[in-house]
Amino acid sequence: MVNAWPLLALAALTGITLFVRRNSDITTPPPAASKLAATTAADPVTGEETAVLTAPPMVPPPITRKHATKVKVALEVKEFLAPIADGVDYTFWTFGGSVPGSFIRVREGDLVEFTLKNHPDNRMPHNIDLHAVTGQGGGAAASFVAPGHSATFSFQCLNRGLYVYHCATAPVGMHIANGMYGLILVEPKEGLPKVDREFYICQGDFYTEGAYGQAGHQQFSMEKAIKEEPDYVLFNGRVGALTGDQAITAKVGETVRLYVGNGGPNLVSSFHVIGEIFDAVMAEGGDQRTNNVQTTLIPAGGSAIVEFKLDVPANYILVDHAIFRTFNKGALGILKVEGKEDALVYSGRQQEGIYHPEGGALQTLPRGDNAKIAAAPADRSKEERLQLGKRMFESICFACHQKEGQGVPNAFPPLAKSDYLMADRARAIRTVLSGQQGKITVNGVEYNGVMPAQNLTDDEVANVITSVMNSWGNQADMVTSTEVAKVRATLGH
Ligand code: HEC
Ligand SMILES: [Cu+2]
Repeated sequence: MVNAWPLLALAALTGITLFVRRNSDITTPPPAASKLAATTAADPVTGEETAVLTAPPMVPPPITRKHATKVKVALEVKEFLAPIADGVDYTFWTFGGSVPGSFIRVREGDLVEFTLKNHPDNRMPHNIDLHAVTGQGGGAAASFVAPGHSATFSFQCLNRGLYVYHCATAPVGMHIANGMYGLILVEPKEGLPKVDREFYICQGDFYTEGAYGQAGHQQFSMEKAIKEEPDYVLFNGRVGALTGDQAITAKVGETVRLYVGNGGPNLVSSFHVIGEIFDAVMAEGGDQRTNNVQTTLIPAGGSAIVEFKLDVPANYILVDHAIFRTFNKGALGILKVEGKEDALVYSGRQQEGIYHPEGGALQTLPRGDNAKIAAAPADRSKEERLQLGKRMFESICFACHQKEGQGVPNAFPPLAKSDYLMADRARAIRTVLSGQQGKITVNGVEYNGVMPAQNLTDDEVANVITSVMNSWGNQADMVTSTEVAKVRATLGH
């Protein structure tokens, strides 16, 4: 049976009277005279076929037939628990068992007979609003089904383009946030230019009770969703859906086409591929081909088709260029391209050398109170060094080592309770004076990053090292300028 509340909610939402349809209720309406008249008259709907549906990142094969036909599409809604990240489970609601849902490929002028099936084990009623549909709610009311039911409606593909579909059952935002979106491509009559590979990618934002990466089963957070503060921003519904063994692949010399959608529910995507330029973009999934684009904006509930030829091998990185989403919320995918290098197109690093600036020392930026203290007394108290050192930490070091010295996993080692820092004062001083690169192990975890040399006076180094060696649970004697000077003397600069 259908619960009354979602029906009422949907009725309120769409302002229409609802009834539940059964398959037997459906009779295929004849395609009415329409703005497509020119197309349909010349191109009548003949024959019948069943659509090939694919899970991301795959795309069904191009349509080769030269006429419009009746296409049967059957999509099953499935609710299930699956990882959203390693060690983090989330209850996804899906069209066809994947996020995004199955890719649907039809042709301009086709008559689509669409059946939505709601698996009996599901908990919620669902429906579908396809942006490719001309008609009430994009099919939402006609397709509304309780668990264990199915509904069928039909529509004609009047407009070609790449369209988002999504669930529109109240609360709509929640159904979308749980993964209920996908793409339907209405191919132009004449087809799209031939390419070597096509892939299907959708961005979506996710809202969990726990913070990004917090282990266990995470519930949907309505509060964060309303505030539009996602914990995850993902391609294809999972951190790592398109990296490692799951990366999409191609070869040098091939042309790739990406069908990119944005399910939202809230964020727009600044879609970009690091190391490539889009030779062509069909912005917003429409007709207009624009050439030579770096980043294309994809609205929530919108799409884009991007194409590019691969000239050199690389791991091209798919990102949302609102870049914290990529490095802190999961919006990162890889297109792995193998083949012959071309040093003319891209040389790689050709040489490395020491750089002696010609113009002498730079005027460094004022560093808090330190700049005001002309003569740096060698006999500062520990209190003084702690205070000045803390300010310096907060103006320089915190950008990488973070406010509480906690560091950033896989990037910047912690200073708080760092065994590496506390084990060797001279080494800590050297690290700040000369910088540090190559593998080091801090508290049992390996880091392999680059810390730039800090252009500081002996007094300033004494202050900041005294401060970090006496903060966040660290404890040590004061570091003096004399001590720093001694270390500096061993470095030859
Ligand atoms: C641009 C980022 C960056 C800044 C700014 C920076 N560091 Fe580092 N720091 C690093 C990285 C990266 C490493 C690890 C290098 C490696 O892997 O070899 C590191 C390592 C260290 C280490 C040794 C490892 C540990 O965790 O104990 C110390 C000590 C340290 N930094 C202190 C400082 C101090 C003090 C400042 C400010 C004066 C500072 N760093 C500013 C990036 C930075
Ligand atoms: Cu739904």
